Amino acid sequence: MNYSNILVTKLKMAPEATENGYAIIQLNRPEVMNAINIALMKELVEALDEMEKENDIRCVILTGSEKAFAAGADIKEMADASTVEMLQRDMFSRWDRIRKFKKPIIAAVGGYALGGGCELALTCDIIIASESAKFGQPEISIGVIPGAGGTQRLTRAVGKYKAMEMVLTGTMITAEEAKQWGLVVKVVPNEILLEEAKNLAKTIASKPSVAVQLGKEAILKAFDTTIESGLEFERKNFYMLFSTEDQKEGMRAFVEKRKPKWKGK
Ligand code: DAK
Repeated sequence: MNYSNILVTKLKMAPEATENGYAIIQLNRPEVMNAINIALMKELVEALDEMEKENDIRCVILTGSEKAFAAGADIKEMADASTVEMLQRDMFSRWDRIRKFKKPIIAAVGGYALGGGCELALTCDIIIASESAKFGQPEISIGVIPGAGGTQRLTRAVGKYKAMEMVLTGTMITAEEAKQWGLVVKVVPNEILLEEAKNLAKTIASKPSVAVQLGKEAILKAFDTTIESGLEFERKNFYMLFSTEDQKEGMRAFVEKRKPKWKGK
């Protein structure tokens, strides 16, 4: 597939290998700080659609440049749109597709993650950031509010009061603040951001993939259900794993004091 707004690198897992098994998607509109336009979003979804089907890709890293992960949706593309035009663009279905991607996505954020850029990072499953990263929801300063989940996911991540401050003032927070607030799991020097993301991706890719998928699914369930039905959901996924060869292999390998050999089934 030829893309013009993203760069895709696949580090597939060779048979019997324990390394690799992940892909990197780099947003690539440097002239506009990786602003997310319709074409970029379409390519991103196409790339993910493909990766979902590839068994030897177990995890995806989403990143931008040192200056910007993404400075938001493309303002120039939206500025003159009417409500009807915005509705007809149906941008939500693409954002929803990312949310429903079954494999883990790691956001490796360098520079600005603003507006839709911050929301894109929030749609991912783990966020790591470089020391110069800045997160913010500045939509209020251009007359709107977050439109891709910012008021919901950010609020769940950092709580009502911090989300209110960010959304109503448009103030940016640093990577370190984002870490203190629980948005970011790790802050690293710029030069090693991708290396750190790769290490994380390799670790996830080296785990039994069905368990990884069901673990992600169960955690996401926590955001849209009660504790009771969430626990029920978790339990069913837990039981389901006893029908995988990897569960048998994992537990036998533990008992036999050897390394497990995963089959991904
Ligand atoms: N859109 C378009 N162009 C952008 C852009 C953006 N979001 N951000 C930056 N650029 C462009 C600038 O216009 C400039 O282009 P030229 O003037 O050179 O042609 C170039 O990138 C470099 O930017 P600056 O010259 O401004 O660079 P600085 O270092 O001075 O400042 C900055 C960097 C990131 C602080 C600044 O560019 C900035 O404030 N950018 C805008 C940030 C922002 O307001 N973001 C929120 C946008 S609204 C939805 C899904 C998503 C959304 C809505 C709905 N649905 C599913 C329905 C999301 C909405 C948004 O994100």
